[in-house]
Amino acid sequence: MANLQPIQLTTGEREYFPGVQQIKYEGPASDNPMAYRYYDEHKVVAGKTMREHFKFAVAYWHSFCGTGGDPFGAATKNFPWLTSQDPVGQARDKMDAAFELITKLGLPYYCFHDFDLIAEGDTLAENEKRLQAIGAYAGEKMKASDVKLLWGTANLFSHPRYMNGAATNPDFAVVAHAGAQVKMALDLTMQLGGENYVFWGGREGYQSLLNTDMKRELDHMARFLHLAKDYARSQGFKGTFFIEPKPMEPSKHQYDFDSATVVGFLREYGLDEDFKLNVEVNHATLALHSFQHELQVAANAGMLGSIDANRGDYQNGWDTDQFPNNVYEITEAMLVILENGGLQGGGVNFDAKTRRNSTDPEDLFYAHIGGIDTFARALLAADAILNSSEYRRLRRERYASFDSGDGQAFEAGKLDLKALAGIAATQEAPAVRSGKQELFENILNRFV
Ligand code: XUL
Ligand code: CO
Repeated sequence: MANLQPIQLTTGEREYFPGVQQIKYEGPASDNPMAYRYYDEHKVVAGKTMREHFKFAVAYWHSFCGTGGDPFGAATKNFPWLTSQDPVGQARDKMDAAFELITKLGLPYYCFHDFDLIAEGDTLAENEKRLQAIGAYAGEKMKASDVKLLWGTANLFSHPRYMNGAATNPDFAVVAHAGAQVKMALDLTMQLGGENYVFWGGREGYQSLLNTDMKRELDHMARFLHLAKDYARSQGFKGTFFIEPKPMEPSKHQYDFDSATVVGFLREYGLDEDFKLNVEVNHATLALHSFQHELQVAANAGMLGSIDANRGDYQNGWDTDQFPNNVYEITEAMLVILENGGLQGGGVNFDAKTRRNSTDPEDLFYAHIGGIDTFARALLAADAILNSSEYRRLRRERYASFDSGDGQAFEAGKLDLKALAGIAATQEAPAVRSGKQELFENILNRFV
């Protein structure tokens, strides 16, 4: 980084959630809304503690920067950590509030975009100075609290310069600016010991093919990702890079549409050694998939890295980013995650926001407690389904005809199409075999 005059920050004293004590596990019988009923961080399930299974992370942007503004109305949340007019003072207050919430929840991680931490300035040099200042403060807070950085990322979508994309912008000047910004975000992530680095496509996509050279834009995106990866590796970064698929919003067509699209892209451009996927619930449903489908596609490719926890709304078609509360949905997800042997490098980041009319600071606690308990309960259910029910056996039995004889030979690649046809000619007409979907659903319901 350039030689800049450092901005000095001092540690704040203020308590932002004064009525809230340390959130503890009290068990399912508890009626205390400020306690965990299922998340017992030390409880061992399937060989790991709950803390290790989830690596829960608080998302800086929704919880500390989002104030409830929407296209129809102004901000509703007067968060006291956002009142300072001085960007550096505001960043410090925000970080004090963030670390108070994270430590009171007892969570091990957080995630940020560069300009969640501190407001973006007018020039790259000013931004570098600001990020250095808040980076130093974050380092102190992390050391004092033992909270770690699950991943960092750069906001390459809010500023008007990125309205036509960042790495895929048709103007090279914008691509270069995005490169400078990613370099700074990578430096900051590495400085803070970040375990991973995320690329969500932002505005990498297009609105109309009439003015878009799609092939060229995709080539540029891959080139850009290679440059970022090569730089971070040259600086000793050992973590994983994640791509976060999303089908639409803000662009009509997003280049990272879904897990299958991203897996294909990473393989086509030789990025599959270093990159895995960060799968988000509401992005999956926007792509008209289920969350568990998207997780399984990533798992099949050996690329199930991390997840962004939230949920969509059954009645509309945009990214509502609500806190997860659907135990059934998350149990199906945990089945995939457990059978995958866990997440590769990542964890569970609450990319979720309280509703616009949830205006009390403690609503942030209810939201996280609910989401955390949803996952904990789902883990217990999924573990029981896998280990104490007929679920695995019933699924395996559906494929039993491939375990021996001709079916096994087919799997092993020992039959050609003629041989397959010959087998069909000599056998009886295939029987009608039930898929027993309702039985499988009942098993799930028995444990949820
Ligand atoms: C947007 C989204 C982002 C990424 C990080 O829908 O999910 O917040 O998670 O850029
Ligand atoms: Co996300």
